[in-house]
Amino acid sequence: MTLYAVGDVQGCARTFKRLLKRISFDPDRDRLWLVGDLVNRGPASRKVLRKVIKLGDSVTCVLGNHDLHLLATAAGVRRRSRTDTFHDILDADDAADLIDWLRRRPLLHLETKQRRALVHAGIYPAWQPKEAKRYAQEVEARLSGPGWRRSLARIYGSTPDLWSPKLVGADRRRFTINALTRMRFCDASGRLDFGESGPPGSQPRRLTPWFRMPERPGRKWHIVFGHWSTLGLYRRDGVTATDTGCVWGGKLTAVPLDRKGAPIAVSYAER
Ligand SMILES: [Mn+2]
Repeated sequence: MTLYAVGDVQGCARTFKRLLKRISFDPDRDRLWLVGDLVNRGPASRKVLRKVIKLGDSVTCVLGNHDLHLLATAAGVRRRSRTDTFHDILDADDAADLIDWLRRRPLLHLETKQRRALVHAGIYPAWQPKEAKRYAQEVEARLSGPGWRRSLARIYGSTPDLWSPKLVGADRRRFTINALTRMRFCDASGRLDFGESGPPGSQPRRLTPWFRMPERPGRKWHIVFGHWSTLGLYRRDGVTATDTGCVWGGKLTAVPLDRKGAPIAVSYAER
């Protein structure tokens, strides 16, 4: 049995299939951690979603910003933008089933015994992972419940961008979503930055990658994430970053998590 972490698939169904074949993935024996952003930008979001659903309990998948954007579009609270490529899901006969499956995925998955976490962008540096899970659950409860459409209308916006224990309600949920699914850099006060998306070193000096912020309590955990294609495969500072830019013509990468072994990557293989 091997547990693999796989980076952002983003509708690249052929590349995903090729990667599973390359690692000889067996859903009866192996497990897969998917960092989210299963859909959008790539050519075959529906195929990816159906394939992942078919893999059943062997897969743990968290929600990414593109997945949330699909949910909000399906809910009618966001308009399709010209760059969105998930129309195949919205137009499918089984669209409702696909959307219902997706909105029941968590924002954060913890394996407490192994001190291992799966999240799309990262765990806010000032949070203990268990604290982060409590905040994530406030969002997850709404997304998986009957009022999910309405709840999505209030998640958009980049404020508040600074954490305070005094944040409550929709403000706290919006901050949680932004931290868990959009974060890359923070300033010294812990303010989230949404402008920079380049690799570490390309940012203004006042900003720091979230995982290098000082006194980060989550450092005692192994945090697996994606979202940051210009960071690429990165395995230091207590984290494993897995987005190797498949949808931009890069690679899709699987990293074995519970045994030693080199990451396995396949090149972009869409038509
Ligand atoms: Mn993302």
